[in-house]
Amino acid sequence: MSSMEKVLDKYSSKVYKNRKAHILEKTDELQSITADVRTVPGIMTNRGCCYAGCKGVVLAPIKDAAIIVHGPIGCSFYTWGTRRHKAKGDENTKNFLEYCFSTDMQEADIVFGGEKKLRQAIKEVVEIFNPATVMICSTCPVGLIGDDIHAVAAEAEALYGIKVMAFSCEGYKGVSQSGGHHIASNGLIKHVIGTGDTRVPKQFAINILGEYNIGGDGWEINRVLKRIGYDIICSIPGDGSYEEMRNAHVADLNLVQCHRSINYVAEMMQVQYGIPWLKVNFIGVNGTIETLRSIAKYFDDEGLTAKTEEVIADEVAMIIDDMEYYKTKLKGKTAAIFLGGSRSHHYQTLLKDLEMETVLAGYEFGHRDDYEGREVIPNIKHDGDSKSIESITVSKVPDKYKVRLSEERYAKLKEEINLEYYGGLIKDVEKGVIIVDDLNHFETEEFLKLLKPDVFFAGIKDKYVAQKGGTLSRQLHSYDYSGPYAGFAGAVNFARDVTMGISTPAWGLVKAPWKTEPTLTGQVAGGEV
Ligand code: CFM
Repeated sequence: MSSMEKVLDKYSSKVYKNRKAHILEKTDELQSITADVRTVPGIMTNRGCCYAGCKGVVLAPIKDAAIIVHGPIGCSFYTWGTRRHKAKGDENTKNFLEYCFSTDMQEADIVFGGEKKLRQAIKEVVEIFNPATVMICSTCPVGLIGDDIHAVAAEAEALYGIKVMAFSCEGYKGVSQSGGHHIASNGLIKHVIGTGDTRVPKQFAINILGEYNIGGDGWEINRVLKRIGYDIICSIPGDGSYEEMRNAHVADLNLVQCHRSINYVAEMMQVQYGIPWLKVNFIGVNGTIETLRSIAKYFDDEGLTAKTEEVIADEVAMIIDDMEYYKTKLKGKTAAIFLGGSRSHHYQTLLKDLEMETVLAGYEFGHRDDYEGREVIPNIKHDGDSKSIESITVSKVPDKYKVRLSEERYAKLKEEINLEYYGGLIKDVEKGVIIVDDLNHFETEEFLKLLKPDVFFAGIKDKYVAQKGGTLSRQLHSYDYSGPYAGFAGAVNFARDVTMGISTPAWGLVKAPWKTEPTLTGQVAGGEV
């Protein structure tokens, strides 16, 4: 029996049928997976909620926006600082990332309504902080009692003369984080992008989409892009600002790092402003090199191409000795990797750079296209759940639309680079790798016992279970306390951190409590259960 069959075999026939559709072992055939379906109530899932995807992921890094969480304080606290999306303010741009704004709803507000409290919170935030914009994000109880946050936002906008946006991103709406990404993306398209007229683009003007500056990743990427000579109009949203994003429509290319969270924005900007998008990956040395060459191909400029090669050669020279050293420590080590909706794919390039081997990979809430590639989008059947997320239709904005590529050039580029295409995770893993959608805690423990990876790349919810069981775990959501891991310099940081972890003998000495203590059923649990 393969490890996949062994784990599935432990389920009752009903659960077996459900979970079998979400787990596969990579073969040479074309394979399909079930994904993006609602979490089964009661299961120990690692997913976050819709609010987490909207407020916590897509909106939170916008530094000059005061984001008021309308709901109980716990929801706000949960998205405060833990993801490590970094930002720097300057004399022109405020930075509110250190703050946690909430209406702190209490029982009485649930009974009598919370709009009054929300009005007061907006008043206070405007008077005390004078932000560029105010965003309101609602959490579960607000949707249940029916506070009209959109009416309050419109009222406040007229009263204070600044943009006030409302996001109905109640946690229960839609599939985990991904529903929230969609809601946030719609809001940015409707109210922010294209509303500015203060930026004149220079040559090679780009936006970076779906890069969140976790542990400073975005800063490392920008450093390299600026060395080559790109004019970065804005980052949506890592270390980005509302003011910059308003001018995003003047760029000539959108780079898409995380396809899952931001493909909505990229596609809508293509329709509205004619900006093509390019799927990129700045994780891993070879991933970064390939990405830089693809961007250069898009602009098709001799000077830019030469400069790209010069910068690549120089950056590689700076890290090659370190990477070679760490490769001697990491070569042949095995990894399981389970993250949200894109990193499990992006990190494949970095693991390959270090000659590490993936044994299991999966997404919490990726859609089928994130696994199988965008070619399956026309065949995706959405369950009832996705329908609760508004899908907006946009059209050409005549005075801001610009043709960037001739039809002929577009067709040629489509053949050469990942222009408006994403191939997904499955194509880039080796035969035999287990792919698991929405891995739950039971499966995590079982697969770790069977596959015995040297390291489990995951998040805060899975890390400690793994480590108490004797498997090293590194967080690839927040990078624990480290980073950046992107680009050239980041690859060395990653290799160093993994080497440190793998060289620590502690994990071999850990005796999990459940291996020695009787369980409730009186059995002594262990690897043999
Ligand atoms: Fe995109 Fe992300 Fe991810 Fe994501 Fe995330 Fe994240 Fe992630 Mo945590 S936007 S899908 S909702 S790359 S917060 S920066 S690490 S689960 S794989």
